Amino acid sequence: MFIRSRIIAMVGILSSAFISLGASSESRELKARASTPLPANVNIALTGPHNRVTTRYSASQTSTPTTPEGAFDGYESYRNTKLDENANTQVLNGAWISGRSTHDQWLKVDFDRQVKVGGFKIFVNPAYANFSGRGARDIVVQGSNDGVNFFNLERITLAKSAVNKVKLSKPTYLHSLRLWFFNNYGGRYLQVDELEVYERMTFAELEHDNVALVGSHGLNEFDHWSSTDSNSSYRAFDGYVHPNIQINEHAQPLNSPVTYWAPGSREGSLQVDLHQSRKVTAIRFLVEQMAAALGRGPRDVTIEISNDGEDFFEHTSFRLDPVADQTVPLERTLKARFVRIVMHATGRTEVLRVDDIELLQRNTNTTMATSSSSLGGH
Ligand SMILES: [Ca+2]
Ligand SMILES: [Ca+2]
Repeated sequence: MFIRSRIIAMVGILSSAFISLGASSESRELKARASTPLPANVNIALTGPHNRVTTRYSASQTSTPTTPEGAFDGYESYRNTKLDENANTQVLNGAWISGRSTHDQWLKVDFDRQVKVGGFKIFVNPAYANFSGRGARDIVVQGSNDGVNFFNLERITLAKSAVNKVKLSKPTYLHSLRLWFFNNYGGRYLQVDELEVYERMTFAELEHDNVALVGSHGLNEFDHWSSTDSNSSYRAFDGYVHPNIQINEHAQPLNSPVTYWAPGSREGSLQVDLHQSRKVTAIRFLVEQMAAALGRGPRDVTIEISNDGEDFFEHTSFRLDPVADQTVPLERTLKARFVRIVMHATGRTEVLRVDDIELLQRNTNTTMATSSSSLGGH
């Protein structure tokens, strides 16, 4: 049997918090309509009461003091960084580490019912992924409906990266998901900090890179301005959403407890110098959940562009919904060095606030290797 395999390794964006910023209202709604498909980018394997399915976790071998459950608790190991806003308590050090061998190991999640799986994200603490080579390399994605007989879904080679995002060629219904790890990148241990499982994954998660992020693409906090003050505007591009939820893998450590920008009025504009002409295909807006519900997020948005930083031209305008996280694909790709985002708050009385904005460029670093390999049938 031939298994198509794909790898989508993203060096560009990490955003597990992204998925769940609007999740609690969604949870209530979904409880009422249990048969409704889950929205995109909701991690169905997360431990604890936010989960709509009950889960059990197991692995081939485990090094103490880690546990298989540590790979599903919503935390990155050691740094105690939340990968998922809905995360509950960190389980031990927040990771699973295999025992004696780094070859032919597996990690499994059992759901209490049949779920649809369309993709997953697998995280390793960046230091252990890059320097220690602990991340998995060649894997097979397997499913089961009786917990005994497993069928192979795809064979994949993961990148040596802190995060790999994999979208299955075909979403599959299963009771158990098992990742079989043939090997790793040479480290003494095989480590998984987090395995997030999705029914659906969106394109922005998979293929785009934020070219406006402070600390990336040669940009620093002086490359971002605003209509009111220039000291805090970079906070809308620092890769964090209040309260200190990291949404981008390449975000620099925070040096301020405030990670949003608010001009103190109902309207305002932000401007970025991208240092070179960039092609932006989508723009993502993030607002802290409560602020979004209050109508503090942007509603009417105009995008202006310039190549000299002086003469700006309107590129497009659109209206946003009062939600915590939304990505707007641009009908026409924006190509410019300077981008200005002019915004008006949603609410009539509330002042504007933006937690983070991402200017998304199709990621040229994305590895999408397609190959076929025989797994010798089921
Ligand atoms: Ca974890
Ligand atoms: Ca921010």
